Amino acid sequence: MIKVIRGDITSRTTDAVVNAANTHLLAGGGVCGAIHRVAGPELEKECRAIGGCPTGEARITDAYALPCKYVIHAVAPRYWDGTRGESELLSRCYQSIFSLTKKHRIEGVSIPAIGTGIYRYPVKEATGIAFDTTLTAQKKQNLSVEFVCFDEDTASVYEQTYQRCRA
Ligand code: AR6
Repeated sequence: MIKVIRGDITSRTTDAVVNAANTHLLAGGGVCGAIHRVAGPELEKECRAIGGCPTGEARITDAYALPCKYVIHAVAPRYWDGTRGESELLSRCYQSIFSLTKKHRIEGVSIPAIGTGIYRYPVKEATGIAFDTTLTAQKKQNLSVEFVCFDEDTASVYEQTYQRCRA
């Protein structure tokens, strides 16, 4: 199942929420700042111990004070002009998320619009990659995915893509 909702990912009670992280896995701005604020300082402590994550990969931690079980920290590429392997890296980022959901037998995951904020990935292209990789993963594992959009414009792009996938 795929669902598109508008809201704050830090209040989701699915098994895992995805964080749009940086390669240092440290608290930053955007959704990352919000997740670290609500989870509490123990989250950054665990992230520091992991020691970073390359672009296009993901790492999993406990969720501490968040109402879910796990946080999956995924590092999207910074978007330049689309010629620097950005789409490949963003696809790998989603694939890494789904390898972790499979490995940890996670049945429900909430995912924000990774890469489309501070890293400036164009929302329409990023949404296409999010849906393509999700549909591929769902053929191989029992996984419900909810895309959590913070703003109305992003939610509307996700909704349109969702309707196209169902057509
Ligand atoms: N719930 C759901 N979505 C949110 C929330 C929230 N609470 N807050 C923001 N968003 P961004 P990126 C949306 O910038 O582009 C950080 O500093 C936001 O509106 O969080 O991958 C990291 O440490 C946008 O649609 O992630 C990295 O350095 C989406 O989440 C860098 O930013 C992603 O925006 C990562 O940049």
